[in-house]
Amino acid sequence: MPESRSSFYLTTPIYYVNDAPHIGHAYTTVAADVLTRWHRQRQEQVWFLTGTDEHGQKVMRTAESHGVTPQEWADRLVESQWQPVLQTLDVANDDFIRTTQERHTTRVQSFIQDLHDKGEIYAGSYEGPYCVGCEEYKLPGELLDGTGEYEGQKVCPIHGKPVEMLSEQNYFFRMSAYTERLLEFYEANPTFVQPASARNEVLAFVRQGLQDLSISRNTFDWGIPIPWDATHVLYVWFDALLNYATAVGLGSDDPEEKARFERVWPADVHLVGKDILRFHAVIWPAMLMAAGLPLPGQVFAHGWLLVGGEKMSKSKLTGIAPSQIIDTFGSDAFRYYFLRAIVFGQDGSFSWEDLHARYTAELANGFGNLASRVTAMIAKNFGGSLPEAGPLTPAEEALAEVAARAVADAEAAIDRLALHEAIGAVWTLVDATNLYLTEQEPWKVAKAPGEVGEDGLGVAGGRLATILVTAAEALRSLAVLLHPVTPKAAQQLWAALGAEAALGALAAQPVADAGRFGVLPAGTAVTKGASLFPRIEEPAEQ
Ligand code: ME8
Repeated sequence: MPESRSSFYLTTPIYYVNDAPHIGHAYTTVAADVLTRWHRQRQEQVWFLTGTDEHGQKVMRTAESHGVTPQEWADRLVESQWQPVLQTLDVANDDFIRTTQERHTTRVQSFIQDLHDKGEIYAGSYEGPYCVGCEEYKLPGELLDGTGEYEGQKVCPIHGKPVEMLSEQNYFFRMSAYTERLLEFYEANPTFVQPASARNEVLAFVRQGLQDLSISRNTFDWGIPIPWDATHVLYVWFDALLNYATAVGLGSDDPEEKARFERVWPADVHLVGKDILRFHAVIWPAMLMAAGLPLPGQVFAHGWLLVGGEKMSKSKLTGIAPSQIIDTFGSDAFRYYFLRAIVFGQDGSFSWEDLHARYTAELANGFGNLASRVTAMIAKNFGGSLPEAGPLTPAEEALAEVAARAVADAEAAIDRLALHEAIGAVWTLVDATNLYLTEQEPWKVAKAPGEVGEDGLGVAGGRLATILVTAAEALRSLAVLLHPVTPKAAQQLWAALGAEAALGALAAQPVADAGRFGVLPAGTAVTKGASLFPRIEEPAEQ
């Protein structure tokens, strides 16, 4: 690929393999996929990384409770769950990192050895409340008083479960030394932490002053051994955060890997849920500063997916597997629904009723029906060959303007990671095209008696051709703009429009040109394909 193309490197969190993926994990991964597909559609050089976090006590205890080794457990979950779910969600990641892979463990060891050599790490002792769910020492002030079965105990504010008092001799990273440098960095880079609520939280936290961070454990051995003291393993978060750099070649001697690191580092966006904001916006940049490496462009923390008003998690028994939705509604609808219905960056509620209502109104009746009506009318009235448009009226010009504005607005929204706004902007074109057809009434024009010309269509036919060509151009725009969001439906529409043969692959269509009308050549073979979003009965209580 030419080096002149700008590069875009985006990551998701690497997920713990203690359990199977639920729709909360799928939400982050799908958002990352839509963003990277959009950047690819801009013809940028994109790298999209996801993967699994396999060390630490949480995974170790789950494996123990199933009577297998942590490695066996991780292998089983990755192969049966975490990798297959990417196909289920139609996700096109470039790499999948597992923290038990040698490419990761050896590079992590060189990284920490280097910090140790630089005097950034020292031996000390620590005592404090630890939450295994978060894999994090908590500050006493953060804890809540337990209720019900946890009455009288202190519980983690995120997991609602009791913390454990730990007292250890271990190694520490001099994170306190980075308080001022981090504050200066946030000041100089106002969009480093987004959205604004996340930035404010991070600023308030760091302004209190940072403590040194315990980065090793010697009470269990499921982790990466500390190179200068094999009786300790590395703290799982220090290990996990490094995946973003090891996966793209940090510390590798291989020329190809080195070249990749040069090309894609630093990451442009680390997409995370707000539960793990501080690790990414505080610890991670401090680690990179200590190592003298460039810092990422942005940490974006999205909100929590709520089911029945509560953060969804398996432990609260509200965990829903992505396949439960996708088996009925399909992967396109899953992707569309979660990114359109929830303001990206805020909490949002999932309900089957809302999913079904949006599917029916927006995908089946709004977009799908538009695509079938237009392609069916071209097939019926013009034998499936796109006619030549006649003179344009203000109505056609207005629709072309809506398309151009939809592209500009969606592009701007994508740059702010306002995915819901980007899809909303594209939908202005779906709605405007439906309105255009309602006003122009092509079904009446088709029947109107007109002066019949040599083409057999005459005045009425000429106007009908103009309307349907204009609507087909709107559909072509929509196929390009929706390719990142609903890739299967967009591809199906692209094929039905005959655009694959006339204009080439959908993925090769630059998004910047998507709003320009008059692109499909006359004579393009249009077919009425299968329905993009068939109607679905309201699902029974799940
Ligand atoms: O934290 N709503 O892994 P994890 C929205 N291994 N997003 C949700 C969600 C919900 N209800 N539940 C989970 C870890 N997520 C670490 C990460 S990265 C170096 C290490 C998503 O399996 C969201 O992205 O607990 C959240 O941050 C992530 O899953 C946590 O996944």
